[in-house]
Amino acid sequence: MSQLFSLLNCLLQLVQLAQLAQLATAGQTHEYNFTTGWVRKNPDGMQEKQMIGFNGMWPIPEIHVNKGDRLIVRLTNGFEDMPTSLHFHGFFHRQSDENRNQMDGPQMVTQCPIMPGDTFVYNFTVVNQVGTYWIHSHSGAQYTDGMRTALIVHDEDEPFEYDQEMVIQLSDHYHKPYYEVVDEFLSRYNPTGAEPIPQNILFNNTVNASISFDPDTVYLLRFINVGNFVAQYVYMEDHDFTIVEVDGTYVRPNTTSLLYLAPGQRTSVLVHSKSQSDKNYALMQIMDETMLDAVPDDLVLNRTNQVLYNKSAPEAGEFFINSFEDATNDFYLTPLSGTELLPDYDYRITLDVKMENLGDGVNYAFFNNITYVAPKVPSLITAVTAPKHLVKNPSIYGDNVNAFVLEYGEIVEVVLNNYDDGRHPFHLHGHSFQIVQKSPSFAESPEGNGEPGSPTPYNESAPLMKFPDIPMHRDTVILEGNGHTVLRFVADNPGVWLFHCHVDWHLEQGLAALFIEAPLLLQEKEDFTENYLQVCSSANIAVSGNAAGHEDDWLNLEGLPRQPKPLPESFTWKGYVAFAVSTVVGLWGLLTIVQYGISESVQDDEAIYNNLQNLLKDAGETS
Ligand SMILES: *[C@@H]1O[C@H](CO)[C@@H](O)[C@H](O)[C@H]1NC(C)=O
Ligand SMILES: *[C@@H]1O[C@H](CO)[C@@H](O)[C@H](O)[C@H]1NC(C)=O
Ligand SMILES: *[C@@H]1O[C@H](CO)[C@@H](O)[C@H](O)[C@H]1NC(C)=O
Ligand SMILES: *[C@@H]1O[C@H](CO)[C@@H](O)[C@H](O)[C@H]1NC(C)=O
Ligand SMILES: *[C@@H]1O[C@H](CO)[C@@H](O)[C@H](O)[C@H]1NC(C)=O
Ligand SMILES: *[C@@H]1O[C@H](CO)[C@@H](O)[C@H](O)[C@H]1NC(C)=O
Ligand SMILES: *[C@@H]1O[C@H](CO)[C@@H](O)[C@H](O)[C@H]1NC(C)=O
Ligand SMILES: *[C@@H]1O[C@H](CO)[C@@H](O)[C@H](O)[C@H]1NC(C)=O
Ligand SMILES: *[C@@H]1O[C@H](CO)[C@@H](O)[C@H](O)[C@H]1NC(C)=O
Ligand SMILES: [Cu+2]
Repeated sequence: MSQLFSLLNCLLQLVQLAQLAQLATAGQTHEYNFTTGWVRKNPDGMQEKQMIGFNGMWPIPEIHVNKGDRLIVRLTNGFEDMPTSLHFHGFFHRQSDENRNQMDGPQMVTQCPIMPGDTFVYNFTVVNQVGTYWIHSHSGAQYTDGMRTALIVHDEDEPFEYDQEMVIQLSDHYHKPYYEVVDEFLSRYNPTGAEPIPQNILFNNTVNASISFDPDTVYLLRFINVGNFVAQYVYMEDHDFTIVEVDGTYVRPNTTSLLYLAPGQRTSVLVHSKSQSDKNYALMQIMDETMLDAVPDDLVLNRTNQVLYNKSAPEAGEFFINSFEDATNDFYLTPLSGTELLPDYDYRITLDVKMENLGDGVNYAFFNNITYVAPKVPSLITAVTAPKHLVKNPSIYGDNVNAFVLEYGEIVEVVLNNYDDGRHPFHLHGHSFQIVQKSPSFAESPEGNGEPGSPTPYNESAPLMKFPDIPMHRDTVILEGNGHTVLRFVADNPGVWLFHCHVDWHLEQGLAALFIEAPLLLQEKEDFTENYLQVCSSANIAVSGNAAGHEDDWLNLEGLPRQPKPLPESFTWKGYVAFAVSTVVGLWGLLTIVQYGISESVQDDEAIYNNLQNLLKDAGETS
C-alpha cells in the first residue's frame, strides 16, 4: 500500500515538474539594450543620408518572440539634442494583474520624452496576441528616418502551415533628414499643406531587392508598411497571395493577386512556389500616387524586386497589371474567430477631419476643429494622479487634445467623416476595432466629369452599406477622401490610448485624439515604475497634475499649450491659396522660402498677408 502511495506521489511530482517546465518555456524573456543614433547609409543607391539605427546598426534587426513571452527593451537615447520614445504598434498591453499602458510609447501621451543619455525600460508580456507587429519611434517624425523594425509574435497553434517565413518591410524614403522635411512642411510658405513628396520607396530598407524561392515550397510573407506617408500596392508576377493574417488578426484564407497597405498596416500571405525553377518573377511595389499632391517627373513610382528561383536565369523585368481596383478590401475579409458585429453602440464619438490654416499661416489637421497640441504633462500621468471625482472630466486633459472619456465595457462607435479629399490611415492604440461601414472615395464628383467631389459624412439613417455580420477587425483602417468610416470596439482596456492618422506628416499637423478609457480602473492598476518617474524628472516634467501642470486647482488650465488663433474672418485664404499654389508655390517655392525666411520671426496676420502679397507680386513680375 505504502509502495503504491509513494509511486503515486512520485508520479504526481513528475507531472508537477512537467507543468513547471512547460510554464518556463511558455514565458521566455527577451532582453534588448538599444541605443539610438545616426548611421550613415544609402538605402536607395541614390544618396547617402543619416538613418536612425540602434547600437550603430541600420536596418534595425527584426524581433521575434512567442506568445506569452516577456519583452524587455532598454531604450537609451543616444542622440545629442532630441528626445525619443518607442511604440509597440498593435499591442494592447493588457495584463491580468497589472496594466502596462505606460509601456505604449507615444511621447506626452503615455510617457515623458526620453532625454539624451537617459534610458527607458519597456517591459511587458505579450498576452493573447500573435502575428505581425512593428516597433517605431513615437517622438516627432523620427521613424521616417528608419527608427523602426518588425516585431513578430509566433504562435505554436498557428491555423495555417508553411515551410518558411519572410518579413518584408515596405516604406517610403526621403533624402533629407525628417526634421528638415517637417520644417518645410509645417511652414507658412506651404499654405496648402502639400505633403512632402518622398524620393523613393524601399523594399525591406533597400531597392532592387530579391527574395529566394525554392520550388514547391509554401512561404509565409509578412508585409508591413513601415513608411511615413504613401500607401503601396504589392503583387507578384504569376503568383497568387492567400491572405491569412491582417494586423495581428487571423482571417479566413482569401486568395487575391493584389495587396494594398497603408502606413501602419500589415498583411501576411501564403505563397505556394512553382514546381519549376527555370525562371525568375517580378515582385512589384507601386506607390499610391493618388496620395501625392503633385507627381514630380523624375519620381519612380514603381519598383521591381526579384523572386529568385534560378540565379543563372535572367532577372525578371517589370510586370504591370491593368487595374488597381481589385486590391484587397477590408470587406473581403473576415476574422477567423468569427466574432460577430458588436450590437448597437453605447457611446458615439464623431470625428470630423479637416485640414485648414491657422493664424500663423501654417496648414494644420483637425478633428472637430481642434488640432492636437501636446499638453505640459503626459495625459496618462494626469489620468493616474487626478482626484477620483475629476478623473472622468475631459477638461483636466486640456481642451487641445480631443479627449474622450470612455466607461469600462461600453461599446464605442467612432464615426470618421472626412472633409479632406485625401486618404488617411487611422490607427488606434491599445485595440483592434471592427470596421462596420466604409464609404468609397468622394474625392471626385460621382458624375465622373473630373470635378472635385463633396464631403459625404455618415448618415446613420441611411448607411451606404449593409452592416457586415462578421466584420473585419484590425488596428489601422483607411478613411477615403471626402468619405466616411465607422468603427466599433469594446472599451475593456483601461488606459489612455492615442487615436491618430498614421501618415506621420498628418500626425505632426495634429490629427490625433485621446481615448481615456475606464480611468478609475486605470488608477487602481497602473503603478509607474521608478524608471518611468526618473525619465520624467530628467525631462523636467511633473509627475502629477492636469494638462497644464496644476494640482491645486485641477480645472485651472492656465499656461496650457494651445493651437494658434484662427485666421481673421475677412481673410479669403482659400482664394489666395488656389492662386498662390498654381502660380507661386510650385514655381517659386524654393526661392521665396529663402527670400522670406528672414521674416520668419514676424508672427501677426498682417505680416503673413503682406508676405503673400509680395509672393504674388513677384510671381507676376517674373512670369
Ligand atoms: C543590458 O543592460 C542592463 C542594464 O544596464 C544590463 O544589466 C544587461 O546585462 C544588459 N544586457 C545585455 C544583453 O547587454
Ligand atoms: C535599381 O534598378 C534600377 C533600374 O534597373 C537602376 O537604375 C538602379 O541603379 C538600381 N539601383 C540600385 C541601388 O541597385
Ligand atoms: C519587468 O516587469 C516585471 C513585472 O512587473 C518585474 O518583475 C521585472 O523586475 C521587470 N524587469 C525590469 C528589467 O524592469
Ligand atoms: C528584411 O530585412 C531584415 C532586417 O534587415 C532581415 O532580417 C530580413 O531577412 C529581410 N527579409 C528578407 C525577406 O530578405
Ligand atoms: C536555371 O537557368 C539556367 C539558365 O537559363 C538553365 O540552364 C537551368 O536549366 C535552370 N535551372 C533549372 C533548375 O531550371
Ligand atoms: C511605373 O513607373 C513609371 C516611371 O515612374 C511610370 O511611367 C509608369 O506609369 C509606372 N507604372 C505604373 C503601373 O505605375
Ligand atoms: C475573398 O475575396 C473576394 C474578393 O477578392 C471576395 O469576393 C470573396 O467573398 C472573399 N472570400 C471569402 C471566403 O471571404
Ligand atoms: C467647426 O467649425 C465650423 C466653422 O466654424 C463649424 O461650422 C462646425 O460646426 C465646427 N465643427 C465642430 C464639430 O465643432
Ligand atoms: C439622412 O438620411 C435620411 C433617410 O434617408 C434623410 O431623410 C436625411 O435627410 C439624411 N440626412 C442628411 C443630413 O443627409
Ligand atoms: Cu492623414
